Amino acid sequence: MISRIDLRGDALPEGPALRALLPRADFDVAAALEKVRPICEDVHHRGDAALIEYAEKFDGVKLEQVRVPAAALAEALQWLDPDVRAALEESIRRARAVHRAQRRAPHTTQVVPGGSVTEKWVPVERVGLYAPGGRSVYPSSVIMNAVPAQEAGVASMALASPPQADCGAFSGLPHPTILAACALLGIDEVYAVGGAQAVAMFAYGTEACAPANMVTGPGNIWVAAAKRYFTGRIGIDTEAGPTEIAILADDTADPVHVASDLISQAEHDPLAAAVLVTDSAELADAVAKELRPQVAATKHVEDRIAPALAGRQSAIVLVDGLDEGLRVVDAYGAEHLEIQTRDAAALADRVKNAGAIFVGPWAPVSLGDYCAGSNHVLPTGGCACHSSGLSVQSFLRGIHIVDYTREALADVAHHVVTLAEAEDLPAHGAAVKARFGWKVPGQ
Ligand code: HSO
Ligand code: ZN
Repeated sequence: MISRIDLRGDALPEGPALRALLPRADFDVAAALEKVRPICEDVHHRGDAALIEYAEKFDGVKLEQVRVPAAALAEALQWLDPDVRAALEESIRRARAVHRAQRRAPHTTQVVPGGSVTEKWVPVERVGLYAPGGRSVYPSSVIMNAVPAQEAGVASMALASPPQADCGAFSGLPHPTILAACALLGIDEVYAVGGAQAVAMFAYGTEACAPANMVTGPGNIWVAAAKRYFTGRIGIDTEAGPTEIAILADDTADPVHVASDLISQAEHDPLAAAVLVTDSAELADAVAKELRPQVAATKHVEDRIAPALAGRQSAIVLVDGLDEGLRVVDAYGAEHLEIQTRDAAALADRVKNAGAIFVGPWAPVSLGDYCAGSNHVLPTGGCACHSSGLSVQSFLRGIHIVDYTREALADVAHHVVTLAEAEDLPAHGAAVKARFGWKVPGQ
């Protein structure tokens, strides 16, 4: 069901060579780009009429308008199961506590007497948030995107999610749990638009929807491709590929827990990755054995879990020791990394590449998905080697305010002129010289 990669014996190769030995899903966003380009440009030229046509073509729903009426949001909240409401509220409370602590204050550096640089943090003005509505309906992801934006001080936020064809009284609208999550978060601008066309709606704006400066939120490959199409024109969070869990475990780990945690993320997608890295052959055997009955008992076994575990992106990797295991998980750079070993906290401290780290036996990834307070929008596909998960910082821009007196500029003027000449940009130097009556060409 799950393949094995045996890296014991020989010394592990370095960096990219080690990474090449490790499993990873094929997620070809570049190939999808060509398909989304005409859709995005159609939305640009025909606005809401194009969105309404795509809702019929892709979602099987005839829309009269793309904006969800306020009454539908209120109704969804009334319809919401009280236990789900309590869980969403607790998730929001914890996420808010963690993200509020990420707010940034301006900072002034007095570089020289009379010369200072202040860095001020300004929220992005308007954000478009995408919530998928096909195989996945994740109100938890609405929370994980909206809360950091709200804590950053984003003034205007809208959400788009595909209209549902078969959802009783809510047919023709986004999924009611998504609508209810919006109501709990105070998001009142919601659109029944899905896929690449939703990203285009936010990027270009339409009659119904004002353009946004940034689009965040998970989605399928079309949403990822549309985000790539608009990169440079608008801000994005990440291209969000299939979910990944890596577990670094030794012989103290409980194979039942390890197996259930691997399965938990395989549940997202047939391309989801589940990777166990261990120095214990006994644990490897026990987990492989334990996977069988647990997988068989899951709901999404055929369409997602079995193909995800059997896919080339998942494996049990055997290593000589935990030092080698650390090198493997660092080379892999997992979206989620669990450490189930002796001294798990000390090992977590040594990890350099991971979207989020879950320490010890009582911090499964599912906790982080919903209720740890941490963010679950995390870098996938090895992007943890250079990027971090969604946070308040993602929605802020740091702006430098440069404030120098005449004397402070005079003091450094000769260095500016020298560097300008070294770069063959004499007009740069002239802009300083002119202020002090130095000879400037043409004067
Ligand atoms: N594990 C997913 C997030 C999620 N899980 C949403 C359940 N719902 C990516 O971090
Ligand atoms: Zn998950």
